[in-house]
Amino acid sequence: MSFKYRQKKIALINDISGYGRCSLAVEIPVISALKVQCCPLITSILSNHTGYSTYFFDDYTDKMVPYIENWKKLGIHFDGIATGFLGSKEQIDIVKDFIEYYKEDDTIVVIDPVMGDHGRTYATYTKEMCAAMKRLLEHADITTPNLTEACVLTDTQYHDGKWKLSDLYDMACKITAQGPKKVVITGIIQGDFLANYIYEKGSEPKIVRSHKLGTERSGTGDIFASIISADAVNGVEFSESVKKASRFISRCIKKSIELDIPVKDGVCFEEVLHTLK
Ligand code: PXL
Repeated sequence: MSFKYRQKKIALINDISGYGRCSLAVEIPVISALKVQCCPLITSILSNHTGYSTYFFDDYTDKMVPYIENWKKLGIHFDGIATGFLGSKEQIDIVKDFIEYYKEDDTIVVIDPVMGDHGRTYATYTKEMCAAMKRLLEHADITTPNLTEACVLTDTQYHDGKWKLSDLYDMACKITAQGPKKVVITGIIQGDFLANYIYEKGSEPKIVRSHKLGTERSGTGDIFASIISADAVNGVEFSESVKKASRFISRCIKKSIELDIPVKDGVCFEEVLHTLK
């Protein structure tokens, strides 16, 4: 009997920022390169990401419900649902309802709890939204917080120093106790290395390290979560996928330094996208 390949599809719940290489503007090409169909559910439209001194922001919350209602009429099945930047508590609640409606036994939900960086939550993030994000996490199979977000999710004090493995383990266990079976805590600085702490419920934790190159750039978290999401629906083993994502981002950063891309403009992933398989 011959096996017939079935292409997978993912609902991508995220904003679209016209400039600065983040959210849907990087998710769509990266996930498409991994041969997965992208179905965007847009949360807001920005002229550029919020890291610039000025931006136009159009909240799409009110449009999301009729948009989803139409998808329901089409009877679409998703192999994956991936969520990113969410702009309000109301939006987080809409996303929760979306997942409850669309999650079937074979649907993998990846939640990137985009809430902050460098020990601080983003200006748009209220305490209420952090609490709503914790509730959303109950629906995740996989989550990809950075260190700041892992601290928020577990009520752990953030610090810039060296993180003890036992503290990372405690945070990873607390996160998996909230719902997801798999977690990768990203962006842990270990001297000249950047580490990703991987924990799958019931398994030994693993660490994937890459050389720290230059300063952190916007959109790299979105590229990371995109590779994890596409690989998850394609059946790639979790730690292999983390390795792939971390190596690809290193190549993107190296190229961005070579081409003098301003840090705020993210990474010129376009130059190395052909290496992603
Ligand atoms: O990359 C995360 C992100 C997504 N969307 C918007 C952002 C950011 C980070 O700053 O501003 C609009």
